[in-house]
Amino acid sequence: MIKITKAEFIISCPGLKECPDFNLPEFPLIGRSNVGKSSFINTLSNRKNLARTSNTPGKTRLINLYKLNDAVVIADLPGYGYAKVSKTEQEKWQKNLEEYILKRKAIKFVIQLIDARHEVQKNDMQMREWLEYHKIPIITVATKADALGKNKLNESIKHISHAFDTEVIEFSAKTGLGKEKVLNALFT
Ligand SMILES: Nc1nc2c(ncn2[C@@H]2O[C@H](COP(=O)(O)OP(=O)(O)OP(=O)(O)O)[C@@H](O)[C@H]2O)c(=O)[nH]1
Ligand SMILES: [Mg+2]
Repeated sequence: MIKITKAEFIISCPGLKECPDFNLPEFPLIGRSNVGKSSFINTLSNRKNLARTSNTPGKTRLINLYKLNDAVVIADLPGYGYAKVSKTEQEKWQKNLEEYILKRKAIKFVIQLIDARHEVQKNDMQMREWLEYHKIPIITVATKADALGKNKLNESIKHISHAFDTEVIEFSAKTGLGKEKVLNALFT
């Protein structure tokens, strides 16, 4: 099993051009606001507050870069679909995010996070189609698996898996479910 012995926050960048190059494989997190991106980073890195989490969606408005074991970079990207942000602001972030994903050379695959408690949303699907159109490799992670009972969780995983026609990793930042699978994907 892969053990994370070193986890660091590196930098917050407004956009691609401010992000330094590391010559390390990089994995951006994509998902709706509040899906659990920051919690995902904390759980992978065994740290409570490495990435800031909140009950106020839309808090992460910058690209935050983290390094694990001096070997892998995780990019926490601004969440999409936060209703309280103006349309203009959302579109600006969408452009920023698209530029980052298309031009950041170190990206090996993106990690699309879907909240297991909800159906796949329209903007999740739009993001998925955009990524597929651009032939960006994706792994799919269903977050907050602990919040559902066994049957509901199975149903939800089936639904996501069907919607995206792919394998889905069940994940919980609370229990650590799925952590090993994710780390294996990142470090091989
Ligand atoms: N039960 C449960 N709650 C979770 C889990 N992961 C995240 N949460 C909660 O969901 C809320 C949002 O989590 P964040 O990690 O801040 O989500 P985010 O995607 O980084 O949100 P933004 O940065 O605002 O886009 C917080 O209240 C977390 O405690 C999980 O695995 N299980
Ligand atoms: Mg966050």
